[in-house]
Amino acid sequence: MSKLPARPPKVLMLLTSDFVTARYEALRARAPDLEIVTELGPQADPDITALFAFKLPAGIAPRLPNLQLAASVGAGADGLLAAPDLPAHVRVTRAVEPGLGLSMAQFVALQVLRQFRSLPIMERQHAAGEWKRLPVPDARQVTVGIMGLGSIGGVVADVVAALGFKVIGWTRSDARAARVPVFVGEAGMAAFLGRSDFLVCLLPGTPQTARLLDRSRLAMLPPGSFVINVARGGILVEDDLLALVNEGHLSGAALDVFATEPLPPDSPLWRHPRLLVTPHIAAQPSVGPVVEQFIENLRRLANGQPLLDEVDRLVGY
Ligand code: OXD
Repeated sequence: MSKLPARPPKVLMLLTSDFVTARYEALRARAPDLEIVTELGPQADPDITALFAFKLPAGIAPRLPNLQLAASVGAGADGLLAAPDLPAHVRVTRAVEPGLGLSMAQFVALQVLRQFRSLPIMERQHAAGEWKRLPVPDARQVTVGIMGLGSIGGVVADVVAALGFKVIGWTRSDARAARVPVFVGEAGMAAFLGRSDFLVCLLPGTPQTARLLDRSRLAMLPPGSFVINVARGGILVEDDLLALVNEGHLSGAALDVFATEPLPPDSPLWRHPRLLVTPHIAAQPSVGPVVEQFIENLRRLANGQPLLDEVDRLVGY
C-alpha cells in the first residue's frame, strides 16, 4: 500500500452520485489524515491541489488556482475533461484496475450469449409453458466487432474469442497491440461494420467519438446485427438506433450507457421489446484499488514521478 506524501495535499471530492460517495467514504477510511472537502465556497481555495471526481461542472476549476491533479473515480475521464475551464496544465488520470477488463468481458459475453442463444425467446417460452427446441447456432459463423481495443477492449476480445466467436476490432488510430484482425480509422470503418454481426462499443467518450455511431454507420452493419454499447451514451445516436431496430435492419441492442443518465422514465428505449436497458453497470473500477491508485498518484505527484494511468489531454484518454 502506498503512503501519503509527507505533506498531504488538500483534496476536493464532488459527491455527484452514490458511486462517488462510496469512493469518498473508502478514501476517508483508508487515509484518515488526508484533508478532504466535498464543498467549495464562492471564494477560491488555494490549498486544494487535487480533485477526485467523476464530473467537473464549469465554474469549479477557476476557484482552485493551485490545482495540479484531477483524478477520475471512473474508468473514463471524459466527465472531467468536459469542463471548459480546466486549465491545460492540470494533469488528469483515470481509474484503471486489473478487474475492470474482466468485469466488462463478463458483461459483454453475457449480452452476446443472451442474444446468440435466444434467451429472451426461451424466457417467453418458459412463461408460456411452451416446449419448443430451437436450433443451436454455431459461434464460428458469427463475428463480434469490438470498437476500442485498449486495456479493457483487449480482454473483452480474448474472452469473446474463447467462446468460439470470430472477433475483429476497430481503433481510431493505433492497432499495434491488437491480438485480433483490426481495422483502423475512417478508412477501415465500412469494412469493419459490414462484417460485425455483433457490434460492441468500448470507445472512450471524446469530441472525436461523439455521435460516431449514427444512422449512416449503423446502416453499414449486416441485416439482423445486434448492438452493445457499454462505453458512453453520446457515441451512439439513440434515435437512429431505434429507427433501425424498428425498421428491422438491426435485431436489437443492449444499452448500458445513455446520452442522458439516469435514462429518463419516458424514454422509448425503456419499453422497447428488442432493447435491453441496464443502468451503467457493465463494469466499474473496484473501490479499493481505485483509492490506492489515487493515493499512489498523490505520492508520485509530490515526488515528481510519472503518474499511473495519466490521460493524454489532447486525445482524451
Ligand atoms: C465509467 C465507470 O467511467 O463506470 O463509466 O467507471
